[in-house]
Amino acid sequence: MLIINFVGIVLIAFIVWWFWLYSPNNKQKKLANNIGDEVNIMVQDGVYQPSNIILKANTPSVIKFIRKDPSPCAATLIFPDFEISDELPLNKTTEISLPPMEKGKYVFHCSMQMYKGYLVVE
Ligand SMILES: [Cu+2]
Repeated sequence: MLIINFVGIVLIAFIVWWFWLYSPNNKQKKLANNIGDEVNIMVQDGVYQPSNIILKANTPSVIKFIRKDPSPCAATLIFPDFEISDELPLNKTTEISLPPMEKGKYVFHCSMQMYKGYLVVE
């Protein structure tokens, strides 16, 4: 009985850690020059890599998403600020075209917002 309770507590702690605390590469940044430079984002192991993309303001951009994560949750990619919602086929590269953006920080995420990344437009 005691062991079962212990296992349960460890499981709960793991779930909390996985969904709320674990965020590798959060500080990783990629400097990109929009069109011309390739911006590639891997969708793998529950994260976007890199998850912070720096883009130039007032310039259209193209980002390539490469989805390696089989989780169905990773299949939908949403840029709420630009009303972009796209499907990412598994093991394929999907190009997302973004309109010219004003300076600011824009989020993108999966359908349930468990995968999250940011565009930093400067
Ligand atoms: Cu999700």
